[in-house]
Amino acid sequence: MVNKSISLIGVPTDIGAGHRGASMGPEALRVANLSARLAKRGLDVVDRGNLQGPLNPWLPPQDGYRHLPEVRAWNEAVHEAVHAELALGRLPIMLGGDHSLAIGSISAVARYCREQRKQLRVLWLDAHADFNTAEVTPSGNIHGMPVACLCGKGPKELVEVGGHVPATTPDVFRQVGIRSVDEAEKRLVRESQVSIFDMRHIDEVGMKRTMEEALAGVDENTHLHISFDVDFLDPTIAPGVGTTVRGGPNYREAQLCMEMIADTGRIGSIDIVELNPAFDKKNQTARLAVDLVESLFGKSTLIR
Ligand code: B3U
Ligand code: MN
Ligand code: MN
Repeated sequence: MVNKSISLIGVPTDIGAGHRGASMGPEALRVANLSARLAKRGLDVVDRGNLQGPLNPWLPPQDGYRHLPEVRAWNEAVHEAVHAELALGRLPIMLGGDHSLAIGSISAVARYCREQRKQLRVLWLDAHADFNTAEVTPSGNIHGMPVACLCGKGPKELVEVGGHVPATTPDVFRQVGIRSVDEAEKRLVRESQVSIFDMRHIDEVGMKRTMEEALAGVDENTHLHISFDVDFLDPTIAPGVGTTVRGGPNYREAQLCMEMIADTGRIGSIDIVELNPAFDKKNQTARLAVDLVESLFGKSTLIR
């Protein structure tokens, strides 16, 4: 049975991204009624408001990283907030914010799993592998690096968030929806042995088989963390992101993905990231994200 005590945590920052505007994501999700929609499903929802951190100084990269001290400051705050909610027995949902915040959230979830002797599984729903390092990044944007950082490949400032190095290991990740990986990043991903279910795989075997594979081995002792980058979705249904990549899951595929995750009953924490209202049309991407999160909590078209 999934935890019914939900804590929403706003992380209004675009510090790790190459476009401004993901800092408005938390408010867009609130305007799209996330809290009330989940409450309607019988969940006890508390909105903790927004975390605070440095403003975006909008500087060029330095030594391969843009805004490294600022990204670190945000992630320290995220780590503490997420760990505190888990320790209270609650299920934290990050309202992002760019994907660099996953360094703080997943390091906290991994710490909690070590304390509770739980098995961690991270479903990384994204168009991108987010496995760049300073040596190979085409942009210096840290939202392209969180998976590498969490696996110990990255600057000390980020690899040490939460105090356990590495925060976690590649074998916990299952990446779904991937269709844009930089050339040098591909080599790092292959070497790391992160499991990737890319769009080619989804096209070939379908979303159903893909999710069965991504969820294989999830058991009663598993804490499932969902890191949902909204650019996972096809841009025709989700234009409100800074880095759209065509050829993503359509509405039905995305719904099935979320419904199959819900069926496990093992969701323990969620990031909703990269929603960028500056690119959105009438908040439709935020509304779609809310719709899909409802499915993560059991909304289903099943009439059987
Ligand atoms: N891989 C590219 C682009 C990118 C990664 N994540 C997002 N964009 N959102 C990079 O800059 O690292
Ligand atoms: Mn991402
Ligand atoms: Mn992405």
